[in-house]
Amino acid sequence: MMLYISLFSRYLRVKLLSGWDTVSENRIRSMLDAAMTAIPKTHPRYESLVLRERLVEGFRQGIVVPQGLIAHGRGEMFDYLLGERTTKESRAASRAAAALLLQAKHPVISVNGNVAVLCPDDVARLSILARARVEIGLFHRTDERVSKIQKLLQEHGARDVLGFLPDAAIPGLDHMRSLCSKDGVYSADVVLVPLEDGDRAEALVNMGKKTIAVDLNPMSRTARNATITIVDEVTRAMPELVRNVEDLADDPKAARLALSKYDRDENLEKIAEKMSDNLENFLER
Ligand code: PTJ
Repeated sequence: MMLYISLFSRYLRVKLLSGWDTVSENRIRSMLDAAMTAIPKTHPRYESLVLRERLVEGFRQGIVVPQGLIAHGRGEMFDYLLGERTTKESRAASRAAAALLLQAKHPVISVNGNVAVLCPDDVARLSILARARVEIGLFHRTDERVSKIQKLLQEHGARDVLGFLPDAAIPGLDHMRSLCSKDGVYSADVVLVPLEDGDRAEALVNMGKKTIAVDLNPMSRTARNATITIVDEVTRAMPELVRNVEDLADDPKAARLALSKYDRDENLEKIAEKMSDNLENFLER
């Protein structure tokens, strides 16, 4: 009898323990998942971590490509050197860019996966204020991604988004990234290219277009080839651009002045100096 009781209690213990193990494992897993996404507001890098989460979520939804996560990491590194703030130089570039958009006859905003996830509201707002067409232009193009991005942008207020049925190609590019729309990028006089690949940016310049780049890397080919380069994090740069378009819309004199004062190479040089000074100061601390 004693033997039966002892065997039964051992069996119960094993069952209870294994049951408890499963429950606690699941709880720990869900706590870990929650901890991954619930970023404490007190974290000194809160904003940067929130951007990462948005991109990761965009990746899970099939909007951002894995390469987009890597590209963002590269951008973060330059932003760190920049001091994670909008500089005087990027404000000046942004004002000049706003002026160029307002002067344009046929401005187009080119949107990729990262930009769609990071600033859909600003893309929509800017397109309305600057009377610019929005076109989805992907480096890693699939119809599925284009239609997801189109839906996302429309949900945020963008109208007549182009890109799903491309009917033209950017000369000099031998890849799906050359695809574009006749009514959009192909016939545009000014193209805003936030986070653009260097080859595509160069090909647009070779087509005789004026381009506005948003790129945290002041040394990138995109940054060095664009007519105007805003070296700033795209979620800071886009609302700043929206504000400048609003501000300059009724002030053509101020717009002309902003454009005439802007010198791309000088602007990029000052930003590179700022980054290098910041690095020296970090190291001296
Ligand atoms: O969505 P797809 O398929 O069109 O692909 C988009 C990426 C970004 C993957 C594609 O365009 C690409 O490969 O871009 P690159 O050549 O890596 O260039 C991206 C540039 O943007 C780099 O110079 C980065 O430093 C910069 N960058 C990355 N994140 C940001 C940024 N600049 C401003 N704000 C950011 N958040």
